[in-house]
Amino acid sequence: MKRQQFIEALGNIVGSTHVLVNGDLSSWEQDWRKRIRGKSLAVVRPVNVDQVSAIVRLSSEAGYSIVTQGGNTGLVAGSIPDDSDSQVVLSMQRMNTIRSIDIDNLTMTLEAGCILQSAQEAAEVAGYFFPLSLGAEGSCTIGGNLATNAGGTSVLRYGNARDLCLGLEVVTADGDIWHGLSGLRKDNTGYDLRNLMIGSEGTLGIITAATVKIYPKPAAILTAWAAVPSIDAAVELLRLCRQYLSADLTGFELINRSSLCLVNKHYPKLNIPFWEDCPYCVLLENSDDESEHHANSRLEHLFELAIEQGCVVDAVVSQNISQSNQFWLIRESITLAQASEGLNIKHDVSIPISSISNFVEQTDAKLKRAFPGIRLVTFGHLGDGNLHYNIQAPDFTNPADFIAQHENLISQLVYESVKEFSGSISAEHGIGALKVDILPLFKDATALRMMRSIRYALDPKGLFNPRRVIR
Ligand code: FAD
Ligand code: 2HG
Ligand code: ZN
Repeated sequence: MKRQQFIEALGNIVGSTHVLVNGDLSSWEQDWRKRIRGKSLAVVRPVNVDQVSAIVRLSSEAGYSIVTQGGNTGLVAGSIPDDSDSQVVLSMQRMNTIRSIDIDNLTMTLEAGCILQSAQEAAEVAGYFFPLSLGAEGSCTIGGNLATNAGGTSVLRYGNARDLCLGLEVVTADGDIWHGLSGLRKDNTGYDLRNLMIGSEGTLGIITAATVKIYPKPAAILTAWAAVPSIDAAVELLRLCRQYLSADLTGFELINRSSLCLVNKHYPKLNIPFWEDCPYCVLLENSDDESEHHANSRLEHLFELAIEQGCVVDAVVSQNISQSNQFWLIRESITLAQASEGLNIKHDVSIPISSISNFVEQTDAKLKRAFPGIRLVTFGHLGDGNLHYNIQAPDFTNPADFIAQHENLISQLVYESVKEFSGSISAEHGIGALKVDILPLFKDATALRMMRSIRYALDPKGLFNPRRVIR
C-alpha cells in the first residue's frame, strides 16, 4: 500500500484530525533525554481498543511497524520512532478513561493512556490509594508504567508496577483483542500472559487497559531526611528501619552530595537540609496504619538510636504534609537538574544491597582515575538495591563532546563492575533502544534465546517496536 493511501486509511479509522504527519512532531519523535530524534511516517491517536485493533491490522497488511507511546517519559529511548520515516507512532494519550472502581475487590480498571497522577487522584476521590509513584507521574501513563514495569519510590512496600496489576486488555500483533481484565488475585490457568506483557516495552502487544490494585489509605505518611557519613551507614540505617518500621517502611532513597549540588544550582529556592555537611543523605518514608502520633514517636525513637550508633549525623522528620512534599520535591528534582546541567550518562543499575557500598567505592575510584573531573551523580532507591549511577561531564566541558568521546568506555567500565557485583544493567527503566546492543553482553544466553522465541511467536513480522529490547 502506498504511503498516502495508508495515511488516508489511518484517517478512516481514527478521523483525519488524529493522524499527524506535518508540523512540529518533536514531542512524539524525540526522547525525553534528548538523546535521539526519530522521524515517523505518522502519529496516530486512537480513542478506543477497536481503533487500536484496526490500526494494527492495517499496519501489518501495509508493512509499516508500530511504536506505541504513552507519555514519552521513558529514559531508554524506547517510545520514539527510528529515523526510517516508516514507523507509525501509536499515541495512547486519548485513551484515558477510568472505566470502573470496585471497592470490595480493591481494584480500579483504567485505560492505558491514563496519566499516572490522574489514576492516583481517581483512587483518592474514591477514598483509597494507588501507590505507584515516580517523578514523571504528571505525564507518564499507566500503559507505559506497565510496559516498562516501572519502579519508583514505593516499591519497598507495594512492589513494582507488575505487583500492582491484576489484569490487562491487550491488542496482539494479529490485531486480536485479549480480554484479560479479570481482577482476580488467583488464576493458575496456564502461562502467565499478563506478566509476559508487563515489562515487554511495547514489543509483544499493545496494552489498552489494565486492572490495578488499590489500597486503603494509611492513617499517616511521614517522611524524614537524614545526613549519613557513608553508604555503609545508610545500609545500617536501612537495617534499623526494617527492624523498627518493618512493612511500614515505604521508601528509602539515597542521594549523594553531587546530586544535591546540582539541585541547589538549578533550583536555588529549594531548602535542602544538611547537603553540605555529609557525603550522602537519605530520604525515607514511613506509612503508619495507626496514627500520626504513632508514626512520629517511632521515627523519633529510630533516629535517637541511629544517632547513638553513629549511622546518622543529623535528621529531620517532616512536621506536615507540605514539608514532606518539599523533601520529595528535592529528590524528584535531581533528574530535572541533571537535564538542565546538560546531556548526561545514566546507569540504572541494581546490586545486592549488601554489596552496594563496595560497588560504589570501587567504581567511583576507577572512573575518577580514568576520567579526571568526572561528576558522579549517584542517587536512587537504596531500599530496592537500585542506584541511578549517573555521570555528568566535568565542569567547563562540552557535555555532548564528552559523551561522544567517552560514553562507551565509561558505561563499559560501570557495567563490568555491575557484573562483578552480580547486579543488573537495568533495574527499572528497561532496555529500549539505548541498551539493546549491550544487553547480549550481560544477559544469560539461554534467557536471550527464550526471549527471541517468545518475541517471534507473538510477533513474527516484527511489527511492534522492532530492534528494541532484543534484536
Ligand atoms: P513511554 O515513555 O511513552 O514508553 C515507554 C515504553 O513503553 C516504550 O517502549 C513504549 O513503546 C512502551 N509503551 C508505552 N505505552 C504502552 C502501551 N500502552 N502498551 C505497550 N507498550 C507501551 N521510571 C521508573 O521506573 N522509576 C522512576 O522513579 C522513574 N522516574 C522518572 C522521573 C522522570 C523525571 C522521568 C522523565 C522518567 C522517570 N522514569 C522512572 C521513567 C519513565 O517515567 C517510566 O519508564 C514510565 O513508566 C514511562 O511511562 P510513559 O507513559 O511515559 O511511557
Ligand atoms: C528516579 O528515580 C528516576 O528519579 C530517574 O528513575 C532516574 O534520572 C534518573 O536517572
Ligand atoms: Zn528511579
